Amino acid sequence: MDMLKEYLALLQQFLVGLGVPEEQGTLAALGLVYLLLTLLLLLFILLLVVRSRGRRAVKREARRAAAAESEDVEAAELEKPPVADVEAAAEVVTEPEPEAAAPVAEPAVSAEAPSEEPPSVEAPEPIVVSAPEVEPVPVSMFERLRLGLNKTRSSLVGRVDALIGSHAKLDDEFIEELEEILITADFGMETTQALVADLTSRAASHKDDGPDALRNLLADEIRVRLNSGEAALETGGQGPFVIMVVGVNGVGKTTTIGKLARQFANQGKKVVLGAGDTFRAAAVQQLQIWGERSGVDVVAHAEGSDPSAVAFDAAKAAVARQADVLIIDTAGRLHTKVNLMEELRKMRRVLDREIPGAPHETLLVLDATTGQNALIQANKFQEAVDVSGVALTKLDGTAKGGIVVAISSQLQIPVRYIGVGEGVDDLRPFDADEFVDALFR
Ligand SMILES: Nc1nc2c(ncn2[C@@H]2O[C@H](COP(=O)(O)OP(=O)(O)OP(=O)(O)O)[C@@H](O)[C@H]2O)c(=O)[nH]1
Ligand SMILES: [Mg+2]
Repeated sequence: MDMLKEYLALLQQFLVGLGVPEEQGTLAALGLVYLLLTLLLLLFILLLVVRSRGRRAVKREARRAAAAESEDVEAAELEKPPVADVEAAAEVVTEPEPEAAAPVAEPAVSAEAPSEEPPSVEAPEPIVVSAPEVEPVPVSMFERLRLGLNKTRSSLVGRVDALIGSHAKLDDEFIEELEEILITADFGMETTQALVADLTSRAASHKDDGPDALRNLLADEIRVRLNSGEAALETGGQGPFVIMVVGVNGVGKTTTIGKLARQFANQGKKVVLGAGDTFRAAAVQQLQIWGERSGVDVVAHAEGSDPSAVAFDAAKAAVARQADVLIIDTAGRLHTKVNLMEELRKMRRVLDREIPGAPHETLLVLDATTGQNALIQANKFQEAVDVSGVALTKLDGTAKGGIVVAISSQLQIPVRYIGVGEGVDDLRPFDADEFVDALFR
């Protein structure tokens, strides 16, 4: 108490020294102390608010990352807007992935401390997987596919059903509207016209069979076209089966490789990945994270190094480690003056020299949300690097799933895989019957 009085007297003297009248010195000193204490209190409250906001942001981010990784959150994912801008998509992807890996890899930590708040924004792990929202719900593979195709089903099949329901017969007006529905769903002009022509001629002999028959005929016409584009990828044979993954920027190459690596590893295959996209350091990291998750070796060089050198080392490593499958990632664009296609051709030559016949599969990744543009990309890559299969990603992000039918019937390249979400199991070997069932059943 005495000390307080002493400090107050000192402050009073100081204020008097500054020109405050002596009789008001005590009052001024008390006022100043009061002001300082109020400021300190306000500062403290501000700190608390900022901290709690930071925590909430971390929780939200963690839940989002865990949801993307979760095997069972398709419904939530389906609500996301389509990734229309390919460039933008690439920027979004690569960074969140590392965060997504950490929480899922440490379920024990979160289970032990479900209600504990992290001490600071820098240490979010303890709250990550304990979020109740990502409680896994068992969903069958077929149901996942159905969920992934929700947008296309409600737009394409929903509109077809409405059309059939409102038209008693297959007249000109019906055909016109059906054509419009198919074109809107990205079947493309060529496929739409051929399909409608075949449907009309078949429907002539089913005139009296009612609306269900028409619906079945349409499903069948789609199935026929999809069947011509279906051929599973067989990775067996002597030595490493080499898959080179190509495609423009942001279509989902690296993610597809990660999912494939996990699926092959789960089948007991030894997998090696080659980080041939040396354009960005983040691209190499992204692949390394997938490799870590699946216990798969990744051969990588520094950012900016020659992708063919990576292909060379990866091929050597795959042979030395007696791998069953080697998957090579590639850049979607190049920052140097080197032509992308020329670069890819060079990588192919290197692979062939090390493993005769390699690459055994040149898998072109196409983004379903880019619509008819995917066909143009396919033609360009086909001319340059002899594409042998297609993986069509992001079907969950578009109502225009008819692009699968366009690709299957217009390209001479089989569709190997389709992507209907961001989870590992959302990359599925393409099955025409299953696809049509998921849409029409
Ligand atoms: N919704 C959804 N997203 C997907 C699918 N496949 C890939 N993606 C997302 O697409 C984004 C781009 O994927 P990447 O694998 O980085 O694409 P990339 O072709 O390697 O891109 P670059 O390396 O920049 O050329 C990521 O956010 C992926 O999670 C899919 O089937 N559905
Ligand atoms: Mg990539």
